[in-house]
Amino acid sequence: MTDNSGVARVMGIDPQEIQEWIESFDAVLKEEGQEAATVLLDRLRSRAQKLGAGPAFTANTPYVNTIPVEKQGVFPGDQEIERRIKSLIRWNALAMVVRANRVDHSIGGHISTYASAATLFEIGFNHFFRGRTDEFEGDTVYLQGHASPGVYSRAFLEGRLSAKQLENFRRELRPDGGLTSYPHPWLMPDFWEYPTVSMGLSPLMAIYQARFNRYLEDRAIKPKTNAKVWAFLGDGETDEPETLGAITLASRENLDNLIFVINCNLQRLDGPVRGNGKIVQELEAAFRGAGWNVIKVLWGSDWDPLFERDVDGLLVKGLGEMVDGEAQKLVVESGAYVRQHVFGTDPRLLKMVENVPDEALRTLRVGGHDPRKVYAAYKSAVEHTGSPTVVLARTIKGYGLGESGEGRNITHQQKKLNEEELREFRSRFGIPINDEQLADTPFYRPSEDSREIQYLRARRQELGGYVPSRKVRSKPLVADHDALFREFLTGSDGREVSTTMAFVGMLRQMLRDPEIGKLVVPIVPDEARTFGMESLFRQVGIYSSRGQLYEPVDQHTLLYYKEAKDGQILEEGITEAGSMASFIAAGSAYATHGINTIPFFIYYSMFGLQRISDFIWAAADMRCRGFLLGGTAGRTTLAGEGLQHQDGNSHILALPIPTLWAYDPAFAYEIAVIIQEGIRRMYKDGESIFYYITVMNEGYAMPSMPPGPEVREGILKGMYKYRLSENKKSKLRAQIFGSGAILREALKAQELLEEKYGVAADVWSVTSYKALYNDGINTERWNLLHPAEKPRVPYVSQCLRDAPGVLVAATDYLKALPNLVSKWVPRRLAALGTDGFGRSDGREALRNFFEVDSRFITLATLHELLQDGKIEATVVEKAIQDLGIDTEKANPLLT
Ligand SMILES: Cc1ncc(C[n+]2csc(CCOP(=O)(O)OP(=O)(O)O)c2C)c(N)n1
Ligand SMILES: [Mg+2]
Repeated sequence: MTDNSGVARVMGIDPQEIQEWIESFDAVLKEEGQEAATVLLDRLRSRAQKLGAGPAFTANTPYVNTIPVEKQGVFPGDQEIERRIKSLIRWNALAMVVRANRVDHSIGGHISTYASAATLFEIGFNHFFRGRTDEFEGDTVYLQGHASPGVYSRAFLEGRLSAKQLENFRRELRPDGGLTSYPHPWLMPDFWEYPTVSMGLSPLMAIYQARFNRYLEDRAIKPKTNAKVWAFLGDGETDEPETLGAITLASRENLDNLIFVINCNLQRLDGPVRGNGKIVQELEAAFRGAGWNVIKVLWGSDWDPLFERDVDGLLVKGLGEMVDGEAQKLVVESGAYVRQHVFGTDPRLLKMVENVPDEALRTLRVGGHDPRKVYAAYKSAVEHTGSPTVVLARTIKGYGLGESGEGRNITHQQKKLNEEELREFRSRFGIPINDEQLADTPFYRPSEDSREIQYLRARRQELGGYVPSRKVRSKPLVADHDALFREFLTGSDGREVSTTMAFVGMLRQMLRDPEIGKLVVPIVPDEARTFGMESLFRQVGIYSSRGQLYEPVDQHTLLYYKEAKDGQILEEGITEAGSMASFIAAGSAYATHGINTIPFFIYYSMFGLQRISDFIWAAADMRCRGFLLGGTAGRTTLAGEGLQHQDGNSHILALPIPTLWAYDPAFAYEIAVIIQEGIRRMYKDGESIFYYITVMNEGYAMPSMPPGPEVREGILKGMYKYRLSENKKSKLRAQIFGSGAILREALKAQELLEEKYGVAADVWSVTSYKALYNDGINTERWNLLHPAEKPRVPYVSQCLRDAPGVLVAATDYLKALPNLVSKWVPRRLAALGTDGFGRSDGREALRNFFEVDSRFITLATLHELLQDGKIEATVVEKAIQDLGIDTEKANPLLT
């Protein structure tokens, strides 16, 4: 369909000759088949290349539908009834938003995204998306978040949501309940499965979900199925780097279980996605270049006869050259405008449409609104093997909203329609609501025995039930795993180990466990060696869908780089976002697959909550379970790495995520207690929480766990007494809180204070300021609401009730962390922390620089005693001298 005659004329080639070549090719295709034709083209291309006449690389195909009319096949549905269902869904979706905004202008909502996506969704719901049944795991469907009114509206017709719920769209706090704005499993745990509304997250999550499904199959944890992962995206959404960031992984892994559908309405929120370019062509090039199967659905059936008549390829050429800004204009313009701007460029084109009336030209449908075209594309996508597929579907934003929004730049935020506009919409889609009722904009659901409802139900029944729908299918674990963790409670016999090494030891044990061994999913973004995990390469192998096609360079060594088809480690390469997406797939498998996989994602702590916090937020929304391990943590504990790497932030960044429990343990036994409890809470008790544990690389002898049941409880609740002073008689008393590697500085300070200044200090290990803080605010809230009852006491206050002396806290994170609990401690709390940019240096220099070492803890304690009038300023001054503290040193926060 290219412009042969045009090219021929320009290049001086005899058009007759071109025609002969084409006919020869057609003959091969007809007689020998498609494969032979492809071979022929390949051979010609190689030949041309060899002779130095290689054709220029072209990533694009012409601006037409990928599936030719003759290959479209038959549409198996009842098109008329499906159209009526879709119209009703459109109406109710619109009514939801319009009604919600009548009650409260500030409520918001979106009409135009679903208006553009309706056919794309409906073809999926009626023909493709398979529900989860006992026999079949079902498809995974990520739906464009802003199109949620359409999804609710369908569920209303399905009888799954009531008119009352629709009425309360975006008013979840109504006494009789409501519907959340976007897909949030946290808020509607029986309905939504996948949060999609932070743009760019769902495409990346979908890729890793499809890959994780394969991982489970290759490891024989679930049976092989042909379940698909569908992700519906906006074209504007593709500007998010995460959207396209992992598409080569999908093709590299041959993920033919993955289908992207990109709703190319050419618009985003403010205006055109590519006013001066062509988003469909741009995406086609990117996806084809990455090795995807690309199916363009640009033109509806109305256009078929026009292309048929376009023997010179002039129409295709013209459409291919038209920028998107102009294509968008055609939507809002008249038929005469379309005639002039699409066909007016050449008399031959004008002739093609001379018998087509203006009105017909104005309403020529684009491909994404044509059920037959969309069906053909999806069918081809699900049948395609060997690579993932992307369907690029051209749609119109605000389709059906007419003058009030269709194709207009304001359409994204359109949520009010006047009566005239509602009447037009109602009439256009044939909704059985009369003019008098329009002002009220009522929801409409045909009777249960109507053909529409019967059809819709029958389709879903045939496809295995309703989508979306979330159900937890996994069975709780049974063992208590005491034996697994026991060895870590008794210390390291003086051997210097880091908490990272201790964690890796536990991981190794867990991998051997009969109950959880197979369920553990270690995830690393190219840092396994940093964390001393290379021994696991050999123990459980690195997952590779292809096994190992080469002899590894280190095969002669014990710990060689072993890749295997049933390998257990997800070695993701340098992608924290991708690794997190794997964590999300593994952490939600208890619902998606009914399998209790337990992800342990270990990474450079600075590149976690700081870099990919939005994914972690989405994981929480999705009710994910599992463990995030921030490795090489601590601003002064990670020596040498400097400003970008040294993490003093992540425990603050962990605060806002409600279901994330964050711990900064100092010793192996603390980690053992936390992990064992985490497994119990998440996988036995079924709590939808997850854990963040920082682990460090500073080696020291691990002590054994002090006796007493309060220790275990304290570790989990956030603090416990680690070492008390034996000098009970001293008048000078202090309580020192240490966490993580800084706990050892607190212990050194304890000795210094005792020996040199006669201060008896007790040292606490504070494992989680977040846990203490949450307990504090929960307790306060309870007291606020129960004024007549005996006030409850926050755990941190209980701990310190009888603890004498001044209070000093030292952390490797911001001072704000200990300050979180300062209001619940009995006296003033002095906080030492690592606010400021990191530096490249050794631990000793760093702890001096950030003022968190034993000397500064000693100084802070003495200073607090001075404040209390227990000692003289001269004592503190002398201590400054003795401790070698430079009072004029740089302020780490400001330098
Ligand atoms: C990360 C992120 N940034 C911004 C937004 C706000 N936002 C919501 S929808 C939208 C435009 C969407 O355009 P597109 O992806 O083309 O979808 P369409 O509605 O056109 O189908 C924007 C900017 C968001 N939801 N997520
Ligand atoms: Mg768009």
